Amino acid sequence: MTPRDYDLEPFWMPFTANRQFKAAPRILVSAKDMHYTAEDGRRILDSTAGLWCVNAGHCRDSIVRAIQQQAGSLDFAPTFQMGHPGPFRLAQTIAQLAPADLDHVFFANSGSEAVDTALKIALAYHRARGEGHRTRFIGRERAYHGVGFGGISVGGMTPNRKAFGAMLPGVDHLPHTYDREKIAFTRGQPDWGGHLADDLERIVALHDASNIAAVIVEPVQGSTGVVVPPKGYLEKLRAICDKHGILLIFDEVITGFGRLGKAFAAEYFNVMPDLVTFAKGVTSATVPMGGVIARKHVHDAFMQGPDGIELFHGYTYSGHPLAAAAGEATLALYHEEQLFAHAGNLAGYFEEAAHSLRGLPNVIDIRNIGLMAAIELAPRADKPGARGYEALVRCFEAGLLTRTTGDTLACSPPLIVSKAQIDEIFGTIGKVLRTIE
Ligand code: PXG
Repeated sequence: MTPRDYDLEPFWMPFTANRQFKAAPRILVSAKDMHYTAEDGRRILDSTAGLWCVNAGHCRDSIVRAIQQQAGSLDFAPTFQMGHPGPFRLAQTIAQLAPADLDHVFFANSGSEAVDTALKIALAYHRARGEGHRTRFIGRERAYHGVGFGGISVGGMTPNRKAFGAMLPGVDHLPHTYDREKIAFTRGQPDWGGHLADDLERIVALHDASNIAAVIVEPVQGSTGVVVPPKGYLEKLRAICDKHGILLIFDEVITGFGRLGKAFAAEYFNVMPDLVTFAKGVTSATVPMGGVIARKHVHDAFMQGPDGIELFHGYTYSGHPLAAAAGEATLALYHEEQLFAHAGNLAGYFEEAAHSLRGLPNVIDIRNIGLMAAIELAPRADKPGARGYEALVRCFEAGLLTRTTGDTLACSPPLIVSKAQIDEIFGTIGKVLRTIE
């Protein structure tokens, strides 16, 4: 192990117990395809695609080359009143991948910015149509929509909200759809829970539809630990939104770009939202990028007014040349290697492997869809999260990167994963779980 030429202390790490981490740091120094290399030289199999994002696998040659070439030819072009080819070409490819008439793209730089952008588009859309009184948003319990004020307001993860005051006004939350007693060890979509979408009618009755701008949901909840939508649930949300003129936003930051074996979850579930947010997989996380895809009717509503700026919104780095080049090369690679279809073909094998852990000590639920799975462990009576964290540490020692949220282990490998690597992922987790009290 080469000695570190930096100090761990000054950097305050995101979503990390800093003191705990720095006392026993796990530092990754390089990556290729399905593996990281840790600072001690060990190869670590990546079962989480970094953080649900490295869908093409690590440091793929064609993406690396595209970023290098772009850095040497056009580093930056102003986004306001100017353009450059990259984001136009990338938007066209994204529109072709997205279902139905989801064919207008606005670029941001992260999932959080994408969510803020989608919420703002929803407000401005209603206003452009003379319904500026539609200002309320409806999110869902246990949802994760990033950490901007928009995202935490419609989000439903208590720790992400607790320290940050009143947030956006005018937000209600649908109930989450997880009830272990009813759906534990379900493979794919649970039969139970479709009725929970009816709660939207209750909220509409409370405020009147004329005050509600949009409903935002992750089609599959990711961060909270892979909560798969009950059968009929998303369809029902769509129908209720249609009935009341409310926009439906799918936050596809995790489910976008192949995670379920299709380009988007909207296609997988055959439910068409009005707006889709994306990030992560669009560049396979090589360069930060996020964005929103709008359906034609939403886009067109902005183009009816007098000449001038239609949407007063944008970031310095919207459609940044490096991100756009990375995005183009990533989408080309997904296409060349048919990675979405590959993920879809492996989903059954992945499901079997995940559910083979049923019956191991402390495993109280396993859930899965596409190439996403969660293994939920019983919390220790006195210390919620401790068992999950111990599993993460032991997996890492055994050469496997996993992700935990509380006592739930989540797996979402790069889409290039092989059957042998799926065996290794769940085999290692199984071995580790047998050693944890
Ligand atoms: N929406 C969804 C559905 C996400 O999963 C974001 C928005 C925000 O994206 P940015 O790029 O602003 O981080 C996310 C991000 C975890 C974890 O541990 C997941 C995310 C971020 C950090 C941790 O599961 N997802």
